[in-house]
Amino acid sequence: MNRYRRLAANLHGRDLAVGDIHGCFHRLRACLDSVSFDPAVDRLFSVGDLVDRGPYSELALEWLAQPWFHAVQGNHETLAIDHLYGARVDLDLYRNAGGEWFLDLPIEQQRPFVEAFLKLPVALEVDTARGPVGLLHADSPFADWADLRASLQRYDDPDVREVCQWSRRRLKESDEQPVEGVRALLVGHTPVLQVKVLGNVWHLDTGGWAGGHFSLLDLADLTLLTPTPGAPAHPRPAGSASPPRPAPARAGSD
Ligand SMILES: [Mn+2]
Repeated sequence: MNRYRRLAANLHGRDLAVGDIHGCFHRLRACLDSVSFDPAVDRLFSVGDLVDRGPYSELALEWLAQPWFHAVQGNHETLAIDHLYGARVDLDLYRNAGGEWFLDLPIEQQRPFVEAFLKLPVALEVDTARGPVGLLHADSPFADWADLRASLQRYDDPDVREVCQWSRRRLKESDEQPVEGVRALLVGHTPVLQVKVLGNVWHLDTGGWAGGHFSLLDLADLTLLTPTPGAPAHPRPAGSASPPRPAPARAGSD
């Protein structure tokens, strides 16, 4: 199993990243179309959680087979792997988290998903002209990317994997400590209303699979291509005050 993967820079097109997809490949497709994503030269990077909750989880296999699509393993991919391999999974929790489509598949149809999910690294490093960008699902257990890389290459430490795929600590604590050794670390897992940057850690899950929107980040200059102009395209620096809101036109209309 390749828990860590490094990809060379894209010399021919754009590299974009997106937060959790959760079976909403149709909405993601529309979002990619809106920025004229070109699969011949562009690449799309996913921070994991391709499946569960949304209506088209089955499409994950098709997307993962595309040469322009690269993903890390989210906790939802791990739930599927653990379930098939008989590890302890709280089935009520899994079902409530949107896993019913998978749980209800015959085992021979579960297997290709698990085989594809097992190929996904826990952490991915993508070279860009301005330095490497890291991706993982939830958070880095190390303050230095090199330590995470060394750990994942050496041994599949369950405690390391747990933080990489499940932790919400950084957002909860508004921890702005950067992860050294990468230009930016891109994560998902915890939905945010707008992309939130803490230190150099970008939280990209803006709920495109729920009532929110997909945020597409261009790795070259770390700018958001979506939401499109008119919507707030750039996250405010963490800790800054919110801009004043316009007063409601009349009482009760806010
Ligand atoms: Mn998740």
